[in-house]
Order: sequence, then structure tokens, then C-alpha cells
Amino acid sequence: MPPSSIEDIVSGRCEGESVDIRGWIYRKRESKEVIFLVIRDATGIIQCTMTRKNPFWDIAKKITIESSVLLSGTVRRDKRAPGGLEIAVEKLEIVGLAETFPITRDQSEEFLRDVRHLWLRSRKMSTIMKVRSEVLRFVDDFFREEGFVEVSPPMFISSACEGGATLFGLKYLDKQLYLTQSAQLHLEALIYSLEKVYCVAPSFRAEKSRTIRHLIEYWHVEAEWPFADMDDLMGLEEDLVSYVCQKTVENCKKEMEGLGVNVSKLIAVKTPFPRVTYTEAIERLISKGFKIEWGEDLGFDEEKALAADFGNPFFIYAYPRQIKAFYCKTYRDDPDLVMSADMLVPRIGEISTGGAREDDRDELLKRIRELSLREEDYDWYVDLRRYGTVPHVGFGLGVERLLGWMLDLENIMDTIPFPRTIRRFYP
Ligand code: AMO
Repeated sequence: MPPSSIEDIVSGRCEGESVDIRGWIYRKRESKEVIFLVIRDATGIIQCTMTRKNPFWDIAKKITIESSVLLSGTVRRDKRAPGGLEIAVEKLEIVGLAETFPITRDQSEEFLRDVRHLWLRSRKMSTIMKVRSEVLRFVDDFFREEGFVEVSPPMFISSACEGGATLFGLKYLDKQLYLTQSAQLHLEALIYSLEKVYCVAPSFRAEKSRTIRHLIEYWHVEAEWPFADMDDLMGLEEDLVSYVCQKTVENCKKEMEGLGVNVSKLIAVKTPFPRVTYTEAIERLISKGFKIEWGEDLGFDEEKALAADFGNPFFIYAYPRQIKAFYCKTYRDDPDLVMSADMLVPRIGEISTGGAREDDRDELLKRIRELSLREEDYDWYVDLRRYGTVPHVGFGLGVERLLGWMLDLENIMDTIPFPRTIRRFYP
């Protein structure tokens, strides 16, 4: 018989039965006559009890927190046990005896990040990682249901997508390579054969500052869609975010509530999301007393102030050309503005950026020259406009920012197992 999962036992399905479990010691409490071992596996925790006359008493005595064990016993109801069920131990074997575990209560965030490889075992971190896995599954489900094809973009690239300031460079033979900041340009190449495409892949940003919303390596959900416009794009993004919120609450309500998440906020995420233009956003900010002028980029404080007004995700669109990337398509009747839209949420600000891509070869070349980019770096990208160009839109959404907002986490670092930031590369 394969071992039972603790989740199965806690559900009451195995009451009165003999079970074998395996896992790690989560807590231990002992008196003269009884030892209580709380065992954890990937699915939950259960109390296991043995009395002094048990032949495995000496093993239980020497067992330490986080030791790995095999345990057999009978499931019985006991209202003193957390959850009302426990296992009366019949057999206990230590697989790996743990040394004194360095993590105890009330340790600093900094220390917990130094021992991240061990802290990942905590209930908090393992719950977040399970919800993260579900979020990624629902992202996939959504795109597949919408007829998008998943593609695998390169991580090494030879020219910037999002500007030189945050580009990681590396030398290979006699070549200068970079780590990708966004798969967008390569995804665009794939629409001409596969049409609707998406990927979930790492992006790298050599961020110079330490904030609660920046990593130097993050997971990026990106999509490109031909024969589509800005309305289609914002519709797609809001459908995705609301689908992921609803499904995650449906599947992970217990876990989320265990983390103290306000799930009603997520249930309330319904389409359509409010949309304001950049110009309206600037007017709102000025009326709130911000010293900002039309044409300036919105910073974290401005984004947070705007997001607080809406209380849920919303879009800002139609940005000044000078603050957006070279590939953004201009409004033909107002070339100072580009067809670009950011999605913002409370507390975090921007969680996605998207827009219409410049599909006219001459206009694209004009922008590349205007920004003094090296034309030869973008030959292949410009080529896409030479052979059957088509209007198209796309976006990029940061998995960690989305999750951080969904789970009310204070710092983006807790959304990913091994965060990489300006100061942290270890463990
Ligand atoms: P942008 O640079 O705005 O746009 O990135 C898109 C989304 O990626 C997330 N993000 C980050 N998450 C964590 N740490 C970071 N350092 C970080 N930087 C960005 C954010 C952001 O909204 N190609 C364009 C998008 C497009 O138009 O398709 C791009 O990459 O959630």
C-alpha cells in the first residue's frame, strides 16, 4: 500500500484504519507518559501520539524538529487533537535525524531570507508556493481556452527590448549577449505563423534600486495577438486577471484564508475594468496635489495614489510617446500619444504593460532613429514589417506582482522561492 497523504487522513476518510505516512516533524511536545509528534507532509499536518509503553518510545524521545520519518498507526477521533483526528502510533522510523533547526519563532525577515532554503518549509511559504502553482495553471488554462499557442522564447538575446538601463550583459566568445528583459519581440515573430501566442518565462532586469515590487529575475506572462486592437487587448487582459482571481479563490480559498487574504477583494474583480487616459490620470494627480506635468512618467507614489481611488484593477492608456518604448504604435491622428495601456492595482501599482505594436516599417524605423538605437540590432524585427505586416497587440504581466497583490504580501520577495534582487543572490 502506498503511504497515505495527511490531507486524506485529516478529511476523515481513513478514520479507524491503519495508515502509513511519511513526512517531517513539525512540532514535538512531551510529558512523562505521552509524546505528541505533529507530522507534516506536502498536504497538511497531523498529530501522532504515543505512550511510554510503546516499543518506539526511545526513538520518539530522540527525534528532533524537521527530522524525516516513516510512521504507521491507527487513525482515531480525539476532540483534544487539532482538527479532531490523530494517529495512535504503532511504528516509527527516523529516515534523517535533523540537527537543531535554526529557525525558531520571531526571527527577522532578513534572517529568514538568509535561510530561505529552510524557511521554504514553513506553512506560510509552502502555502504561497502552492497558490503560485495554481495561478500559473489558471494562466495556462485561460490562454489555451482562448486559443493561444504556448511558445518558448530565447533567454539570450542580442539587443534590448525595454531599453539599456536594466539590461544584463555577458560576454560569450567574442560576442556581447544579454539576458532577455521581455520575450515580446520574439513572440511578435511567431504571430505570423501561429497567430495568437503566449509564454510564461523568466525576464531579467538589472534594477538599480531596492523596492517592494522589483526583482532582478521575475516570471513574465506575455502574449501577442494579430488582427486585434486596443479594445481587444484590454478585454483580454481583464478577462485573464479576473479568470485567475475567480479560479484561484475557488480552488485555494482555505489556503488563502490561512494566509489572512481578503478573498472578497478577489471575488469582486469583475470585468470590465475602469479605463482612464494618461491625460485624465495626470489631471487627477494634480487635483490631489501632486507636482507632476503632462509628459512625465508616473512613479510608484503616483500609481499608488491613483490605484487607491479605484480599489481594484484598472487601466491607464494613451501615454505620451516620449515615455514609452520604441515599438509602441502612435495614434495616427495624434502622434504625440502611443497606444499603450498599463494595468494597475492597489498597493503595488503597475502589474502589466501592453499595447499596439508599430506595424508600419517606416514609422518603426523613424522611432528607432529618434531614440538613437542601433538600427542593425533590429533588422530582423523591422523585417517582420516587410513580409505581410499586420496590426497586432500584446502585453506583459509580472507573475510576482500579480501574486503579491492577490495574496496581500508585503514584499514581492515572498512570491517566489528564491528571490533575486539587487542585494540577494544566495541561497
Ligand atoms: P514592462 O517593462 O512594463 O513591459 O514589464 C511588464 C511587466 O513586468 C513586470 N515587471 C517586473 N516585475 C518584477 N520585477 C521587475 N523588476 C519588473 N519589471 C517589470 C511588471 C510589468 O508591468 N514588453 C513590455 C510589455 C509589453 O508591452 O508587452 C514590457 O516588458 O508587472
